[in-house]
Amino acid sequence: MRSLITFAASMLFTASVMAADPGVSVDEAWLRATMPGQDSGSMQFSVTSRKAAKLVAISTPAAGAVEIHSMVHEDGKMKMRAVESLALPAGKQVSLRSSGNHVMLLNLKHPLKAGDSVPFTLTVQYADNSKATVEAKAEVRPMGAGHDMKGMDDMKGMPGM
Ligand SMILES: [Cu+2]
Repeated sequence: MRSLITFAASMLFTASVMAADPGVSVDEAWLRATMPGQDSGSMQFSVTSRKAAKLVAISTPAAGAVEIHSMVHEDGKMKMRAVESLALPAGKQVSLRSSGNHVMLLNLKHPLKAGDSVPFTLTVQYADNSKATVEAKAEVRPMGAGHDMKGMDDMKGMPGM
């Protein structure tokens, strides 16, 4: 009987640990297949945090390093610059796309082939400085894959388009 109670208690404990939901969802994650010799790639996804948070790190076993880049206008040119973190306002979907803020995989460890699935981990930090990690997967799409429809819609809203 005693062992049964211990077992039940440990089940409860497991359940409460698993209930620690970071409240972060990742959608539409994908990246493009790489060409021979290409050692970097960009990954696209959208992320929504229920509570206000910052995206502070991204990692994947497929790459030596992952950087968050933003586009800045400098000397009449658009340049990309690595940023330390990206704000995730409460309940708002934040998109990381090739046209704006985006994520780059550097020092790829192997070529990305269409149909593969690449696991990655996001680390978010909340206002109270606590952190949570979120696991997600990105689908590798063929090299020639066109822009996704969401991206096209974004383009239409741009001045001069
Ligand atoms: Cu970049």
